[in-house]
Amino acid sequence: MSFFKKLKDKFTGQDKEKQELDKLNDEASSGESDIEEDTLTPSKGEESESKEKPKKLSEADFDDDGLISIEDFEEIEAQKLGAKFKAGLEKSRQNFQEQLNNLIARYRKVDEEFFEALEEMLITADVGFNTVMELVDELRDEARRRNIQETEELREVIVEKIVEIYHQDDENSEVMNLEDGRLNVILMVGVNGVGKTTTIGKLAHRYQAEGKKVMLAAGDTFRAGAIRQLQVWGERVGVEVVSQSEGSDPAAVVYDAINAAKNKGADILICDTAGRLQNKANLMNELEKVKRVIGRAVPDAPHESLLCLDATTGQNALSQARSFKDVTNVTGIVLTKLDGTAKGGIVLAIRNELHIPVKYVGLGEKLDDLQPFNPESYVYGLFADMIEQNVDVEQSEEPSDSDLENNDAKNEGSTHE
Ligand SMILES: Nc1nc2c(ncn2[C@@H]2O[C@H](COP(=O)(O)OP(=O)(O)OP(=O)(O)O)[C@@H](O)[C@H]2O)c(=O)[nH]1
Ligand SMILES: [Mg+2]
Repeated sequence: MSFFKKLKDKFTGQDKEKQELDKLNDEASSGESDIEEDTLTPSKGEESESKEKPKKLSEADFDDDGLISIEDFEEIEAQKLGAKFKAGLEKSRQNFQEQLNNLIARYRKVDEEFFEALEEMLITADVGFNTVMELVDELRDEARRRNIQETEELREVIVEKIVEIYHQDDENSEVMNLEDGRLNVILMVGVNGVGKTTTIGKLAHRYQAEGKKVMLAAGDTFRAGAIRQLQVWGERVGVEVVSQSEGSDPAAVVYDAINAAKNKGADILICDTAGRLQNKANLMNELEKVKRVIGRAVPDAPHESLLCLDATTGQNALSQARSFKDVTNVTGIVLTKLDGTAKGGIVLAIRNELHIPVKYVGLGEKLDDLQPFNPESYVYGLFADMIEQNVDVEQSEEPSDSDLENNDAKNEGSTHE
């Protein structure tokens, strides 16, 4: 199966349904099923609906005990995720697709000029110099190996390579280090205004919906507004916030919060911190102190130190990450405001140039707009229309049953002549 088709099947579900129908049809024609053929073919209306919206549940999706099957649940979740990434990456998608289409139209033949233009396009989209060089070198090799002459044929290879290049270090790097049966401590760091507090609210909502007991620590004591902001999130989501007054020692707030979380049997404690500029040594020292306090109170904690970066700041986000990485052990990135940029390539630059996994991405301002990062959902969001169009064209070029019948008829006709 082609890579585009695999992505389309996964995130729109349309073809999975078709596969199931084909399977049932096969069974029906081989006599293994007694389902009438008429009931196996969706009407035109149903087909176009499943293309646009995540699969709707019908009675047949529920088992005898009234529970939805794991396969159906996973299918629906994948479709929801696909829809979220597609919506959140709309600006980047318009940019990426338009540029790639222009490039393919302008340079029809695969040659050095095409690769140079592609390099330039990817660098402008914030993919990062080293990553672009690596990606385009691999494309050159692949084109040579497979003797690809037309740029059109490289379309799919480019998208596939983006996923490969992301995965090369470690397939499971996006997974959060959270375990049942212990207090998990997450520390949120980053410069001013990148979205730390908002992300904490969204994370609390997500973990609570998964059945975890979540608590928050108002470690940004720098301004009174910051404490209040976290409290408002706590009220909105329905989780407890441990705080002290403005100007208190953040390490003392976090220490209190850990004790409270232990006493109340919390599963996850998320600690907010003040937005600090990476070049302010005293603020960085304060952060180190907070980490020491956490580490002494809970073995191996903080289990995650998440660095929040604002995707709209482009290459500046990379230099922020480098500075934070130098002074504190960052275990993952939350890349916020991806919905606000047309240069979504920054995800790849962060991953490849810093070797820090992107764990979550912010795709909007709503509570459920923070999504776990995954390279396949990401490339689907970046190229969804192109992927869908290509698969549709591919399918329309495949001979249909009626074409085959017509051909048979023609062939029969010709033998009579
Ligand atoms: N569009 C969009 N806006 C976001 C996203 N994440 C955060 N924001 C907005 O970014 C702004 C700043 O968010 P905060 O959470 O206050 O940022 P902060 O890092 O805590 O800021 P300081 O506490 O001042 O350092 C708010 O207006 C958020 O709504 C996102 O993924 N998409
Ligand atoms: Mg804040």
